[in-house]
Amino acid sequence: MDGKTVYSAIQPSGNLTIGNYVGSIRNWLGMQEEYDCFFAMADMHAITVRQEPAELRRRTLELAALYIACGIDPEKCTLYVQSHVPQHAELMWVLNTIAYVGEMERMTQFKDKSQKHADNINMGLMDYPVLMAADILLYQADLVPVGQDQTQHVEITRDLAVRFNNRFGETFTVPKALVLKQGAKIASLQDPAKKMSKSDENPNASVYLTDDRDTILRKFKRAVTDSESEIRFAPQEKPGVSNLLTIYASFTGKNTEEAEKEFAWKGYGEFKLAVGEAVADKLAPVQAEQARLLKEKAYLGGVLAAGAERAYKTARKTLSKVYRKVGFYQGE
Ligand code: ATP
Ligand code: LTN
Repeated sequence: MDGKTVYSAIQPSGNLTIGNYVGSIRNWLGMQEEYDCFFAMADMHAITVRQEPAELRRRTLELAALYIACGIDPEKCTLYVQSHVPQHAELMWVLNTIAYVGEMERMTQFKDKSQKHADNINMGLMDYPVLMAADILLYQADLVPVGQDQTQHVEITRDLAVRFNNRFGETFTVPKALVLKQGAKIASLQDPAKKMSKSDENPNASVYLTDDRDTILRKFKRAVTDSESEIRFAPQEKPGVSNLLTIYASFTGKNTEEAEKEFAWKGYGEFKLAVGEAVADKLAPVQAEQARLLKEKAYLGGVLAAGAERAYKTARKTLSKVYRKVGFYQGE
């Protein structure tokens, strides 16, 4: 271990897609061998849009089981539920006092979600990046592996860390986003200009990690491509085909040039079937392992309790330093 700390999280706000897998979880796997890793289920972020309480509870546990089923080892990493560690909300409050309303209003995700949930533009939605900054800074993380859409939030986290350090003295590590070149933005299968998202209303646009083989093959068969017949990696000219090549490469451990060569003389039908099969083959054992783990409630409960306790220890240390720096009376 070279002493670096890694932090990332996913919201238990819906069915995870292969975009979430490729853009985030997949990249975490190699890191656990090398770094001190914290991976959370961001339930406090999830409630910035309306959630059905029973469903949120169920999804949180499903997400924990999924992390482990994908190969995240709870012995090597700290795996925990965000709301189990009270310091996230506490640090967020302090950071709120150095974050500006204007910079939060400019965040792309805030603008998108305000439009999508126009009847519920709550304070939490706007404060989302400050909570995310609190997550990352509490653990003094060096690296934050995320998909492309989250880089703006890591940027604001860096700004807040620098601003705090300048005002109160060296306190936080300034983190860096880690975005892989390949697969940082998997596109919707129905509209390659959009990112694949777990909250898309069109079920054919996203492949969920819980989809069975037939559903996966059907969704890829219907994937939007173009009116040509050439399989070539050219994201600008051929966004649909390029997205499928990226998915295939990501699920088979190849790069897009290798994938392109493999399909150079094939037709779209055969190509789409091969992509679907690669995804289904990879997901089947993950789904089986997740189902098995979900029956082991006591084991999962134990993992999350141990994770929360570990996270708490680090978080408490950072928060008490922050409280001292800002001048909160903590006894003589
Ligand atoms: P929602 O649609 O509800 O906003 P989401 O699908 O964007 O959710 P998040 O919980 O916001 O999912 O993201 C979890 C992680 O997955 C983040 O690191 C994010 O960058 C990554 N991610 C999400 N969608 C994609 C995608 N299409 N391609 C690559 N990475 C993605
Ligand atoms: N906003 C992130 C989830 C998230 C996160 C974090 C990611 C919450 N806290 C801290 C990295 C670091 C998202 O994936 N939408």
